Amino acid sequence: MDRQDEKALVGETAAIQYVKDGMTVGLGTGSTAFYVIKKMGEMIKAGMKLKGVATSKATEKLASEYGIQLVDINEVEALDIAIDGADEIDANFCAVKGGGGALLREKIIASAAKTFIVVADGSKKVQSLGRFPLPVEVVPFGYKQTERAIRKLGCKTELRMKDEALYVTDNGNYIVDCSFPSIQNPSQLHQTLNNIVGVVENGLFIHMVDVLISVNMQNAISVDL
Ligand code: ABF
Repeated sequence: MDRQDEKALVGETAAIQYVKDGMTVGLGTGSTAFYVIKKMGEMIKAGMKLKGVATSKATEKLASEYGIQLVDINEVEALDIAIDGADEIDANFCAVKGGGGALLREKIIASAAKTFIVVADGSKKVQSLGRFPLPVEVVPFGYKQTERAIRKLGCKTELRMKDEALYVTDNGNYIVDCSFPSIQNPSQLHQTLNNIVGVVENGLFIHMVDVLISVNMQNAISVDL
């Protein structure tokens, strides 16, 4: 099974198994979450009543294309579920997210959901986090100062660029991609990073994932709670 097939399998499985009539669903960003949204569009066509809260402007556009009614997150008390991808996830369900630049909204939506589901192809499961550079969202004011403070934690830092300019998130902030030799204590690093002045949020999702839908070594779907 190739990567795209894996993404489609986990995305569609999440939608079929967890999206129910009348739900308000957090809609993730990325190529795996795309398959969740596509399947939800089919469910709506078949008569299911669904609403969505998007984790990024790109996802808002995609959801509208698939006929999903979007609601503002401030209009809901909580989301029934949120389904999103990840850049890597370990055996303790700690995940690195934000490769798509939407980590802040993804984390807000994940925390607003009664159940947070990650859909990940087999390449995302790791023994320990750190292979994927950890995205950290920082405010533009004094961003170089903030980057220097992050670097003191023992990582290489790179300001994310797009079209030869600094990448700007949907929230008007910048992203520093941080390469650590390895991340042995994700929970501690998460807290340390968020205590640095100028850091808005980081891509470590600690104890937030309730369900992981992925593909195992035998190319079979695995749903881990
Ligand atoms: C998103 O899913 C981001 O957090 C993460 O970068 C991305 C993974 O993208 P893909 O599913 O395309 O691998 O939620």
